[in-house]
Amino acid sequence: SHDATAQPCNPDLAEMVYGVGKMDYRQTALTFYKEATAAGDKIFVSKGEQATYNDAKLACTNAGGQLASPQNAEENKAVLDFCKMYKVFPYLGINDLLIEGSFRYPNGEMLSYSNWSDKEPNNDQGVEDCVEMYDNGKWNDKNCNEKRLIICEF
Ligand code: GMH
Ligand code: CA
Repeated sequence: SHDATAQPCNPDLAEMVYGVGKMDYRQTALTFYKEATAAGDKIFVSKGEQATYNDAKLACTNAGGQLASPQNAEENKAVLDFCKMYKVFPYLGINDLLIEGSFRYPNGEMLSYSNWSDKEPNNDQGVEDCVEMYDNGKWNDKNCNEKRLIICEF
């Protein structure tokens, strides 16, 4: 039986949840990730792996979810917890690959919440269409070809 007070950043639990497959991940994750779901319906999961945006996106969609795309301060904090635990900046699902300068969720909808770092997004060198989260929870637009922490939401 699980520990109901388990934090969402326990890597062993993350491994279990991430590996259970499309059919059962949601109930299993809900069982283990009380803290992360306190903000609402979302569950955030990471195995601590790093990948480019495209590979990170695939890892999440193949698992039946999508890259973490926080839509309020509580969800942003849940993502930040993983960032701090693994000491790696994550990629968010948010990007402006479709229309330069128009950052959107993976489903193409406009942002309802943002937490940009000062002077961001700046599209530095004209090649920053993805978004990373700093270890203060603030967002920076970034080249999609870096390797960043994979955090999925379900
Ligand atoms: C430039 C400067 C920095 C900023 C970075 C960052 C890269 O190098 O504007 O101040 O931190 O860009 O936006 O993604
Ligand atoms: Ca930037």
